[in-house]
Amino acid sequence: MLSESVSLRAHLVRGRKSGEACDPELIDILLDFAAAAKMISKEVNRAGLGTLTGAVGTTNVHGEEVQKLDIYCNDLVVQVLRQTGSVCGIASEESPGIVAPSEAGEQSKYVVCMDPLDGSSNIDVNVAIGTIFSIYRRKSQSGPAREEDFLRNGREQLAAGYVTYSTSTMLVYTVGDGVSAFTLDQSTGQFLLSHRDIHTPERAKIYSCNEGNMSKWDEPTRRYVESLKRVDGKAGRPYTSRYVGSLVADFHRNLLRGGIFLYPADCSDAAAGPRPKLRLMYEANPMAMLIEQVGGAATDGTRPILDIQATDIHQRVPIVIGCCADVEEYISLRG
Ligand code: FDP
Repeated sequence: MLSESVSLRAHLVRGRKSGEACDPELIDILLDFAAAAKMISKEVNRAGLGTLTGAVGTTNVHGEEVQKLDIYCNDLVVQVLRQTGSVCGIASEESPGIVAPSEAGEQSKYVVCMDPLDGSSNIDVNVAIGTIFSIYRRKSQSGPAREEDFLRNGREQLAAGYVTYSTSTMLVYTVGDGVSAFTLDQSTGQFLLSHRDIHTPERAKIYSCNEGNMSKWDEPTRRYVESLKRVDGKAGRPYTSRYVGSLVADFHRNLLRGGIFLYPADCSDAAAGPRPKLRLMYEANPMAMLIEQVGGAATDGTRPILDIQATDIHQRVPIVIGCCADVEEYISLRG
């Protein structure tokens, strides 16, 4: 923890250099997410007491049960972004199509992709959850954003980040020149710099995956995870298993401590082909940008996540992400 009190706003403004990544309008979007996160944090903290726990009774575009807090967070972030007019379109996990901007937003240069509340299945049991976001410069000239503004590869992201609502609320972001984290001081309502210029270890002995799914994975992935559990003094094994089941929480721990996170495709139905779970545009891409910034790597098993050309705003990908040496070992084991 740093002792100096540098607010997110001051850090963003101070760190402004020449170039697009530090455009004041881009800073405004990051501050919009910070503002929304403060409100979400309040609701999450009193979720057990309020009326926002439990399911709505509908499913989202992915066929998953929608929680009341999912809707609350989605509506809240959309409202903030529309009110400030900082983006010309939003792709959200909770909306099948592109969310239209406000009139002011039609002139904005930016689009965002987001998962307003990641880890929904952990809401009602008081386990860490988060908000994930990713920002691109639009391709179209003006008016509401179109599909082409979103269907890009992850290397085109200008900024990415997440907020984790846990023992503390923390906002972690990058604009492509390193990663810093800001902890919400609940007494003043400010995000203060708590982790400057984060680096992840080259290798760590932690792996995170839903091992209950192991029988559904392809053979190289099973072999890799089995290898982590064997005692091997030279390789520093066995590894420790840590899995929360909220991407933001698992990723955040691994970002700071090191580790490898895997969400492989379900390959149990040969006729259907591999079926990945996590979403490229608002889960894999932002996390991949962050991990590369801290010296780690992210792959779908054959190529870097950031090199994948998106074809659908809700497309899914297998993901293996974390320490460089661990991810490389996984890739080489696939042959
Ligand atoms: P959730 O289904 O609870 O919303 O992408 C969603 C996600 O959580 C990730 O946050 C998490 O890493 C993963 O799915 C958990 O999936 P499993 O429950 O299948 O392990």
